[in-house]
Amino acid sequence: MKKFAVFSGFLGSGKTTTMMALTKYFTEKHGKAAMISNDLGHGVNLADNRLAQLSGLRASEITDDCICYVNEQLAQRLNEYYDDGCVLVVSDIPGFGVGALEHVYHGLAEKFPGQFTLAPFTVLVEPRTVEMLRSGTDGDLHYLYDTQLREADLILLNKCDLISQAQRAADLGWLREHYPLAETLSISALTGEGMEELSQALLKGEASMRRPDIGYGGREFRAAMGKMCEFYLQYHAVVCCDDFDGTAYLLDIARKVQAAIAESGEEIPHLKLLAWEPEGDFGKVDLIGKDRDILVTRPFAKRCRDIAVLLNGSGACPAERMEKVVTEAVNAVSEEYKLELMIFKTESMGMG
Ligand SMILES: Nc1nc2c(ncn2[C@@H]2O[C@H](COP(=O)(O)OP(=O)(O)OP(=O)(O)O)[C@@H](O)[C@H]2O)c(=O)[nH]1
Ligand SMILES: [Mg+2]
Repeated sequence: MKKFAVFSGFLGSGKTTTMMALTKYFTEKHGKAAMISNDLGHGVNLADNRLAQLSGLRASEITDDCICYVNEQLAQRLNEYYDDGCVLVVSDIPGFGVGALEHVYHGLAEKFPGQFTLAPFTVLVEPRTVEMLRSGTDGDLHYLYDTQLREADLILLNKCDLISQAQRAADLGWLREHYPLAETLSISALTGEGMEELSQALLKGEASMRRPDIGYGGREFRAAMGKMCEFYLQYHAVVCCDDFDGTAYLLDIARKVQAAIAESGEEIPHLKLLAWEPEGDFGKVDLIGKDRDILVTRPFAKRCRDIAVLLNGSGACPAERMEKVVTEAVNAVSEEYKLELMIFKTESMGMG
């Protein structure tokens, strides 16, 4: 059996972390699995794919376009993995993306009839988003939060390590009441909780191939997408002295970006700050909102001299604003740490 599942869900909900945990778990327990990171940035080796590869997983990426619009490229990639013995392949779509149920599942079924077995269309949501949906405080991004969940055959309430059992039960109850056509599971990609249940749901379940009306391209869609932008910066840094702390450096950049975005009243749903050194040690910091704790997703194991840095993420603000805020933070913090920078690439684009 060769199964394929799309993992959707808002920025920072944990798609990449869950795909990584699942790929590892599934390969150990059930058979070869692989993951595809789908990103809109131009070029190769964006942060999610680089992270998965640094972590030693069977992983690749499709960049430049949403997999919604490159069905042929996706089909070819899937066939390569299946020819290599994979029994499960998962791919995300960009975190502000909707419409993949129609464009990817129906696209594959229509263009490649009978070739791919589609697992339940899977959507991640974190407790904080459920809380905002429940209280009606999700504002301009309501369309994206809600529509992603309406596409789901399988909803994964992720980050359950952060909430109590009572909160988990309340969130699951609310999700089941409001999105009754989906199966709902609670997991923690960080601790690995729920990976067997998720494996079984993907192995045994099937895509419903429902066609919910999600108002694709309509006013609400355009208003929400018009807020979003993508940013990408890659550079190499040479360190002046032996006691350079890569984790502290990434954290300081994230703090500066967070402070600037908080001051302007805009929002930055996810900025990934990933750096690695030639021997393979790497560190990652995640900024997942202007009023949330900055996460050290992985600290560097030791001090380093030369690092490659990749900052990649999404803002709910104009693209030029995001670019200005992040590059100013990088320049200021790099100066404090006396780093010599060689910038390879900067890119920002609005989604409107
Ligand atoms: N506590 C906790 N943190 C998690 C969990 N899953 C993911 N995270 C953290 O949440 C942050 C965002 O996770 P990602 O997997 O990068 O989120 P994503 O959905 O892929 O984000 P985009 O690529 O921007 O769409 C990272 O710092 C993760 O370590 C979880 O189960 N528990
Ligand atoms: Mg991701």
